[in-house]
Amino acid sequence: MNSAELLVTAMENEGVREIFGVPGEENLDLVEALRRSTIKLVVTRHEQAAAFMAATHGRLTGRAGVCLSTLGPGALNLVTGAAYALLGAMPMIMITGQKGILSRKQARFQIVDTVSTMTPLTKMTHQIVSPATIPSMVREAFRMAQQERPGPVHLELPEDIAGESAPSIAPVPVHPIDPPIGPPAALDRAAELIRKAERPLIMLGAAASRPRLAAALSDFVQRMQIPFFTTQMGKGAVAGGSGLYMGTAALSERDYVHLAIDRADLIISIGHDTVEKPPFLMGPAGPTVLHVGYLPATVEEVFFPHAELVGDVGPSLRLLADRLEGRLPNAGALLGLRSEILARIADRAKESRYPLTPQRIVHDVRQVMSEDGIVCLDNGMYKIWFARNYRTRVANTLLLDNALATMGAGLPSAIMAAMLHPDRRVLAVCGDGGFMMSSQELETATRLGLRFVVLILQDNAYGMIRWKQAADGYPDFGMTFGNPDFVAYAKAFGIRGRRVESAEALAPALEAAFTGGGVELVSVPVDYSENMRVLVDELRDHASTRAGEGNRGIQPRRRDTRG
Ligand SMILES: Cc1ncc(C[n+]2csc(CCOP(=O)(O)OP(=O)(O)O)c2C)c(N)n1
Ligand SMILES: [Mg+2]
Repeated sequence: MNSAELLVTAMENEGVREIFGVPGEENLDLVEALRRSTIKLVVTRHEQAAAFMAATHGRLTGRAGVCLSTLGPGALNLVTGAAYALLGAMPMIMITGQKGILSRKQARFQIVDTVSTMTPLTKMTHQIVSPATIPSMVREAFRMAQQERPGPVHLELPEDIAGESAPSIAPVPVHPIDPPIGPPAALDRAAELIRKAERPLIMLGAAASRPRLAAALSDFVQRMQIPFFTTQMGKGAVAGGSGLYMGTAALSERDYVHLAIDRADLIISIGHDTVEKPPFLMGPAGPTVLHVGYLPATVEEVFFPHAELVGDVGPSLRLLADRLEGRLPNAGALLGLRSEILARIADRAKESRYPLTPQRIVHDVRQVMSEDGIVCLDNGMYKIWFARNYRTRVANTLLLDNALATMGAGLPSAIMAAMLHPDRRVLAVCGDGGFMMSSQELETATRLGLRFVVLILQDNAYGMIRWKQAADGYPDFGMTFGNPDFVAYAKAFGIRGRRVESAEALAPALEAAFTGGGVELVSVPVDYSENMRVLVDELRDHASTRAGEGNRGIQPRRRDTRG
C-alpha cells in the first residue's frame, strides 16, 4: 500500500462517493488509487467548477464534497471555489498535488506555495509529509470541514509522498457528534424576551438552511405562530404553506418586507451569518435582536444582537417552543402586513412584455418547477428578483450565493444538484455573463448523463453592474458585450437549445425542456428596465410616502444597490 491508497481508503471511510477535478502528473498515484476504489473520479473542464460542485455537495448534504487538482496552476484555479465554500459555510475538502519534497528534480518548475495561498481561504490547510499521519489527518480534515461553522479544508499531497509505501493503518472510525444544546439560563432569557415582545418577527439566516435543520425549524415556526422573513440564503428553510412567510430581504432597507422589519420590536434572528449582505440595518432605535445560532453572533456595525441563544439550533428551538407554545398573545401582531407585502411583490408577475420582465421570468419558473425542484442561480441582477419574488416550499430549493456572490457557480451547482437528486427538476439560472464563465461544464454534464435545464437570461451585458452604474448616476459605459448564438452553442455540446420568442413562450419552453430528458438549454431575453423602475424609483417613492406618514426608522439614505 502507498500513501495515495491510504488517503483513498481514509476517504472511503468518510463516505466519499465522488471526487471532482482535473488531475496533473503529480496526482497520478492518487488517480491510480481512485481507479481501484469505490470512489468515482469526475473529471471537470476547469478546477474552479470542480470546487463549486464539491462545495455544493457539502451545502446540500452536510457532508464534505471533495475536489482535486494538480499543483501550481491547478491549485490556483481552486481558490475562488475555496472562498465560495469559506464564505458560504459549505463543507469541502480540496486535495492538491505538489512536486516531490524530498528532492528537487525539476527545480522550481510550477511550484507555488499552495498551503500559504490557501491559509486565508480555508479552515485548515496542511501538507502531508508522512504516510503514517494520513488516517488521522483525513479524519481531522472532514471533522473540521463539517462541524459548525462548516467550510473548506485543504490537503496537499506531494508526488513523492503519494508514492511512498505506507503502513496499513486502519482509518479512524467516524462517530456521530451531538453539539451542546442552549443552556437553560439562555433559554429562559430568550423566552422572556419573546414573551414580552409586542410585535415579534423571526428572521431565518444562512445557517437556517443547514440540511439537518429543516424539520426542526419548520416545527418551531408552526408552534410559535410568529411570522417570519428570510435572508437570501435562509430562503426555503421553513416548509411552505405555513401562512407565516412575510418575504425575503434581498435589499438591506426600504423593500416591502421592511414594512414589517421596521415595525418589529423584537427580531428572533435564527442562523444569521453576517457574510450575507445585510437583510436590515440595525441602529440605535431598535429593534431588539435575539441571535439564535450554532455559534455566537459576529458583531458588525449593522448587526449587534442584544441577547443570544447559542447551541445546536434544532434541539434548542424545541426547548424554546416548549416554554412558549400557546403563551404568546402577540405572536401574530405583524401578520396583518403579510398580504400587502406579498401583493406588492407579485406586481406585474404576469405581464406579457417582450423581452420579458424579471418578475415574469421568476413567476413562470415557479409555475414550471415542481414543489421540490431546485433552482440554482449564478450571480447577476436576476438574483435579487429571484430572492425577492420566488416562493420556496421545500428546504434548499433555491441555491444562491449571497456570500462570495461569485459569477460562474450556477451551472456547476446545478450539476451537483442534479447528481444528488436525479428524480427532481433542477434548473440553472444564469446571466449571459456568468454562464460564459463556466459553460464548458456543459460537456461534463452531458458526459455524466444528467437531466437538468439551463436558463440563460440574455441582456448582452453585465446587467447588475450596468444597473448599479445607472443608479449611481454614471453614464452607460463599458458593460455590454456580444454573445454566441446560444442555441447553436448548445448544439455543439450535443444539447437541445430553445430560444424564447414571446412572453407566453417561456413556460412551455421550460416545460418541454424538462420533459426532454438530458441536459437542455433555454435562452430568454430579459428587460432590465424594471430594475430601475421598481428597485430604485418605486421603492424610494414608497419609502418617502411612509416617512411622510410618520413611520419610524426610514431615513433618507443612499440606496444600497450592491450585488
Ligand atoms: C467572478 C465575478 N466577477 C465579477 C463580479 C461582479 N459582478 C456581479 S454581477 C455582474 C454582472 C453579471 O452579468 P450577467 O451574468 O450577464 O448577469 P446580469 O446581471 O446581466 O443578469 C458582475 C460583473 C462577480 N460578482 N463575480
Ligand atoms: Mg447579462
